[in-house]
Amino acid sequence: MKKLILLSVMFALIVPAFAAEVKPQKPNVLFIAIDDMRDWTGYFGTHPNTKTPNLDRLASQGVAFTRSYCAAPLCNPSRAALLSGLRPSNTGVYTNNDDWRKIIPPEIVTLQTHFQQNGYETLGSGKIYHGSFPAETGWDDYLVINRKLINNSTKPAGQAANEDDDQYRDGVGGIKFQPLDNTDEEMEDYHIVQYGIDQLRKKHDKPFFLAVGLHKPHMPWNVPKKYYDLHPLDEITLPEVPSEDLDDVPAAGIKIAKPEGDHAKILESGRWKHAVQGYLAAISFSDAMVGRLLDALDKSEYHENTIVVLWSDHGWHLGEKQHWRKFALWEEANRQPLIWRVPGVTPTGVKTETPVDLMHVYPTLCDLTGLPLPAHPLDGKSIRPLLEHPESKADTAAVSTYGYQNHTVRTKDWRYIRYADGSEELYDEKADPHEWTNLASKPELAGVKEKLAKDLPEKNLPAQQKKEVQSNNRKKNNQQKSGNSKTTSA
Ligand SMILES: [Ca+2]
Repeated sequence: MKKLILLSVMFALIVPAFAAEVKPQKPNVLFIAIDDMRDWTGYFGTHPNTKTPNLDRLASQGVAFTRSYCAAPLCNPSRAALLSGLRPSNTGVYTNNDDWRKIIPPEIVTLQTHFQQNGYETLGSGKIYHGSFPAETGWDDYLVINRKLINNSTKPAGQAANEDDDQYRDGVGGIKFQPLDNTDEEMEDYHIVQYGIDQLRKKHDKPFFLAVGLHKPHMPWNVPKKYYDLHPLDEITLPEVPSEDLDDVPAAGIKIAKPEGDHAKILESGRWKHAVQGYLAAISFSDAMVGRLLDALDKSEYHENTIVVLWSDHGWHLGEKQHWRKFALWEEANRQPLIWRVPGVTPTGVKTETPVDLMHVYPTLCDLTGLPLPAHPLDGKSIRPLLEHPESKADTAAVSTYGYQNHTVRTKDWRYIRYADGSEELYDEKADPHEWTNLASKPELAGVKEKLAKDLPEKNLPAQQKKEVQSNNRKKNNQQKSGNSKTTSA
């Protein structure tokens, strides 16, 4: 009896203590990266022909940003910045040729590695980092697709009987687009998303960080014809482009716009509407793939305990400023969709106009999952308060960088651009949302410029420093290799 009492007392003491230590599992993260998707998604209301029911649905379930900007308007630096937490000006990763894995020091812990080191199962598929420089560490599992097998099966559908001119068969010059006879299942993105769906159907012992990176709407805009059919040519609205728009842009900006390049070719071809149709079709395809992933999450056991963050790496020009592609510091190249759906944190269906740049993603994910920040400083701050209260009218600034010492600062009311040579642009976003009238030379706006310039990055790591880093790393690697081979032979 004594024994039984003693056991009961022990049990009574131990059980509550044990129970108190059982913490609810950390939330999972579904991290959806989209490639080259500008602000032509439904919730922005920017383009009348946009059809993105799935992104709009996600927007209606969380907080959607109408003023979200990339850290850099091109794939590699944008992604390296978001995933390392450090701006291009802080790492020297400015171009698509800079191997961030050699340039960013190893003590900088990238996002997936930080989650892995903090008890998460890290899973990925598709384009998370720039295609040439995937992260080889930090993943517990990563789907690698044999792209050749899928690309070889591409079947052009032809746009119309009278448009089979050879020179335009797959687009106009470098602007590539073509409807396909392929099914969704024959597209690479289908399989990238399928990996995510399969993971959502599995039992996971640990909380997961699941990253799914879609390739479309990156060029070529070759997607199944049914997505072209969603956007009939005779209904396509072209961007409004005044012929004199570049007259007040400094030489550094005109060099970036290259009006004699893609835009001249597109005008000459008479196929501007076809190109816009192709991009809209690729967006609708990407949207359909995101829809499959979201459906799978909503049907899964993880629905109530998974943070969804959806972002695109930058925007795109389709003729605005007589410019095509990204690679510029104006609104079209830098604004992209950003949607957060965070159970228990975000209200449903709220759009916020507060400007943010993507440097907030890393620290915000740490904040929302209760992870410590990494040991190295991050360039962004958590926007959890904004996710909780998206109606707040904070006076924030988003900063984007294109190459060494070319930056732009975007606030609710202004865009300020300063190029490496000191030349400037200033746009009043309330009066001139298309950024047609450069006000930088107005003396009465000197104070506005001065205030905006305070948000420019203080440090600008020169591009040549990165070359030194690369060459030093190469030397180090070679030394290590020869060291390793010595060890092996010994
Ligand atoms: Ca202008």
